Amino acid sequence: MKTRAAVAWEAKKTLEIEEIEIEKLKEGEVLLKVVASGVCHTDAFTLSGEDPEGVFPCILGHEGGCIVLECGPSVKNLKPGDHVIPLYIPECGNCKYCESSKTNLCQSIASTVWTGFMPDGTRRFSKNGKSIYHYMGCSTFSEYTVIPEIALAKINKEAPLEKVCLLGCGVTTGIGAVLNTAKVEPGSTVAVFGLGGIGLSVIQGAIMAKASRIIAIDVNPNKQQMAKFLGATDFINPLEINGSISEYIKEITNGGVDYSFECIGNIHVMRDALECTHLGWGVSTVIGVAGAGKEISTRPFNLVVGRTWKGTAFGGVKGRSQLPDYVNRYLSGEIELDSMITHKMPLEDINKAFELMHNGTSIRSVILF
Ligand code: NAD
Ligand code: AHE
Ligand code: ZN
Ligand code: ZN
Repeated sequence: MKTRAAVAWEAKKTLEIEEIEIEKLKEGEVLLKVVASGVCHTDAFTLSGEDPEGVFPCILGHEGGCIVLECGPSVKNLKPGDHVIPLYIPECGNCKYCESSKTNLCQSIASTVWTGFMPDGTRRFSKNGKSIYHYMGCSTFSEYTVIPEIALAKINKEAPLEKVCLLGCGVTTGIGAVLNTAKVEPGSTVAVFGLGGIGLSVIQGAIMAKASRIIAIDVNPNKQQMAKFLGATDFINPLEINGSISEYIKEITNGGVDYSFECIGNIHVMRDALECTHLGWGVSTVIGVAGAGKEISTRPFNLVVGRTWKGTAFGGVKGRSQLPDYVNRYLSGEIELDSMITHKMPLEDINKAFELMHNGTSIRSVILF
């Protein structure tokens, strides 16, 4: 069949809207109608050419809200009409990672997901005979896409797909980082570096965890309002303080915060985020994704004296078994999504979504098909 898709032909180039071919489904695969897709900074990161795993041409997008159109052979638990959220980290349910409660990083199809292929090592998208790579196993910047059943979370049909698509990455990552990865306790102090879709969701998570003080940090002063609306107690613009941001945070918190989160992808900020935590017990969680060749550093002494550096992918959430509950928590008013969606646009305007992200105007843009 044919589909309309935004194709990233090359790194650093704008996306082009094309009519492309989708091949028929293979074992365990599902054909989906994409109703909506959020645009995450990771899409921009890969398009920038910085992603060591980036391959082109590809169809980006990994924050989708979709309806099942057709199920391939051996698909067991989905049927046409089901509503699903694609998962860039699948949950096969029987690899050693799925069996462990310590991680969400199912590895059953990781080698193909992160190199642009379907689990059988082939691709379903092409244009005039030229194959196009999948992206993060999702490729939601296409009106129709193909995803394995093990990478689809079946969700409550009452949930609006144009809102809950944000649970396919940004919001779940931020909330999960606080609750699953850092495990912030009531009364804790928290610093959040970078207030995009991820950092603002960390603030939501910190409120759920009953943190007593939430310090929101961004170089864009316009992010203050939304951070405070979601529950931040303080806002700091690092460009407005003299000297080091980590020293400043230690000063105003009597020695440092209990927990910090880096939600930018900047290795220098990752260091500040670790070093602004409290001696003896501070925990800093890296969420931001940094480019090829980038490395983090700090004095080993900062770890010797009891600070911990952690990281998280998709907030530690196991997609098929745990994401449906996030959707229900949105429906019950416990998770905020609506105000995170600052822009909506048709696929034809997708390049505008990247511009709005880069110039700091949007929190999340949602593409409506
Ligand atoms: P975004 O572009 O919407 O937000 C980034 C924010 O950081 C912006 O508000 C920007 O003004 C701010 N910022 C930039 N430089 C700064 C600095 N030096 N100090 C303070 N603030 C600064 O991005 P997003 O979609 O929220 O994603 C954030 C990061 O998280 C990206 O690196 C993305 O790739 C990554 N990410 C990781 C996961 C994961 O599972 N680990 C999931 C989603 C996104
Ligand atoms: N390809 C990059 C890494 C990209 C990355 O870290 N991706 C995150 C999700 S970001 C979502 O917006 C992730 O979950 N990774 C898990 C994994 O197994 O890659 C690189 O640096 O190579
Ligand atoms: Zn993402
Ligand atoms: Zn698994």
